[in-house]
Amino acid sequence: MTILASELILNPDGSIYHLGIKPEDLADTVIVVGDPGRVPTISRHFNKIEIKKNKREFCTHTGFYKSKRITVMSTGMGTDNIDIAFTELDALKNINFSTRRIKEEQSSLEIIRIGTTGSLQKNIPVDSFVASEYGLGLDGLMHFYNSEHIFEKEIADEFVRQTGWSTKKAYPYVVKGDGSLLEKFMSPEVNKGLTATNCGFYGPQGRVLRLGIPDPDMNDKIAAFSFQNKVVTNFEMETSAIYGMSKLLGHRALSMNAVIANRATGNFSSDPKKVVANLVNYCLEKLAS
Ligand code: R1P
Repeated sequence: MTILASELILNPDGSIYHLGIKPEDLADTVIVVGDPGRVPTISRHFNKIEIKKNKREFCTHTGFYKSKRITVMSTGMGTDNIDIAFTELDALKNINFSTRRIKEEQSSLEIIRIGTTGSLQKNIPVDSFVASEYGLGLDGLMHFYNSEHIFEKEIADEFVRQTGWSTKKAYPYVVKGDGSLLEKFMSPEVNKGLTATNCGFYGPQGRVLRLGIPDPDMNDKIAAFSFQNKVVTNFEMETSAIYGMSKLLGHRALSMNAVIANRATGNFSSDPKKVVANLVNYCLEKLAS
């Protein structure tokens, strides 16, 4: 079936609508970050940069780290951007732009998120790392796709029960990250975790400046939740969607988090750039190994 021009939108130069890159610009290994400013701090480690492109919040550099071809791309903040970024990354790989048809042979990307996060547990301090074994989606994005079969329903149902999650909010969903990438990226210095993702930074993550929230104890309830020795380790804004979209589309994804805030103690890192730089070095070495 041919995909219509209104559904798969291509720019006059043949690049895909929002990302502004062409199929040949994309490596099979992709590092995604929220902040466009983080892209050059990663690609500066490359020994050769082939392309640098920018469109909206999507800044893309492709090059080589040691002998590995890697694309590093910013997505901006939030699961709504992940919907766009991951659909278009997959289209670049698995749809023939000339015929507008899905390729007969599907291929898979290896995707690492390098992002910042707030820990929800006192014993996961600022300046540490969390590798997300699971993404816990409070954002609702994956309910817009046929995705029930990829959900870890038992964990989500128990989360709803233990926290008394409001029915006015999207039903939580849980998706597992890629097991082989998790194994490769784990080490004694990395905490393995269940990462909660929500659709905003303030109210949706229980932060109160001037606006009240309906459940001021929400973060305490999330932090107290436990299921088969798993607790919610941290809060951020992309992991659940990265895991959901990747799993549905057949890509392998892992979310690596630099803890810059501890929401349980109220601490914030004295040098957040340093912990992110440390995580970038850690991930590049793991990717190249
Ligand atoms: C909020 O400050 C942003 O930081 C975190 C959140 O997920 C959100 O995108 O990740 P990044 O540092 O990758 O943007």
